[in-house]
Amino acid sequence: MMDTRPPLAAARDAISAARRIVIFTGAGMSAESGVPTFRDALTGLWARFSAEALATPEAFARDPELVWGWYEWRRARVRAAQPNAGHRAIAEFAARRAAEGSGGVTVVTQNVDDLHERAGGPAAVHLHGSLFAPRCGACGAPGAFATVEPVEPEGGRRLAPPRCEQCGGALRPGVVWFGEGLPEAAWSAASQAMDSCDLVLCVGTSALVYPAAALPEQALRAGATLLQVNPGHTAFDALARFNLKGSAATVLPALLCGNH
Ligand code: BJW
Ligand code: ZN
Repeated sequence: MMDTRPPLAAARDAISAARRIVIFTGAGMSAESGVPTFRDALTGLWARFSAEALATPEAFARDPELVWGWYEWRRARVRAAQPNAGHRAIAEFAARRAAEGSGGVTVVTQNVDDLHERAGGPAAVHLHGSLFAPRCGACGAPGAFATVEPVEPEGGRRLAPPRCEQCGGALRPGVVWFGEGLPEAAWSAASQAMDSCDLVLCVGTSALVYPAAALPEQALRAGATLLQVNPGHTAFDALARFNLKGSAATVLPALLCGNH
């Protein structure tokens, strides 16, 4: 029989009926916190580059000051940003489900920011690493930033990466660049969550970057329902049972917490 309910109401019912839920997030999740998405054009010192061109081991090897400066600028932007109503809705929703015993919520994110955690939500599975965990590019030892609170000029600047205390090598950002493997523990936690969930809610990702984009498809193959929140069109449009066309900070409070 045809479902005649409004999509938001039907999506809410699907969420209530689900026992295990995975929330899979991308850069659009943090856009309303003022963190640019990955495919927004760059400005300032990096205006001639795309993010794709900077997020590679080759770019860092060719010009470490350009790439390290970009990551320090992004770390400063994230430090100054606050979780938005979407992050808060996810945190509230997960806490409510835990208190009711109505089923687990796992947050799997491609984002390298810490806004899910700062919203008070469950620790997210970070598939692409973190802006806050630099390591030595030579020996892999964890490293420390030169300044804990980076203050970067608006247009950015070139910055030499700090040196490793163990071996003197250059530190690199603790993120996953193109051509690099994803952290094994994060990948296996995400993969297990996808195999055992009833519903996966995809928020603010273009679903262009693999292997992360294959995870919701894995959940679908294991029988889960896919819901999507995104103001634009994505590769998941054809796969989602419900496509809620709107921003994370407007749709998630209504979808997860009934605030509308
Ligand atoms: C809103 C909104 C609002 C806006 N509310 N929504 C061909 C086929 C398959 C794969 C490949 C291929 N060719 C090459 C590959 C491999 C490559 C890849 O996928 N490339 C594609 C571009 C084709 N993948 C890799 O290289 C990966 N590694 C790998 O494959 O390794 C193989 C290997 C195995 C074993 C050993 C060694 C190697 C690694 C991928 C790493 C990705 N890393 C980045 C950078 C992280 C660090 C950093 O941040 O600098 O991760 S790339 C970048 O893309 C970042 C993101 O996490 C990721 C995904 O982007 P996301 O989140 O989807 O953002 P956007 O900007 O694309 O989209 C934003 C969305 O939000 C849009 O839809 C908007 O509409 C929406 N939106 N406002 C809600 N308010
Ligand atoms: Zn080292």
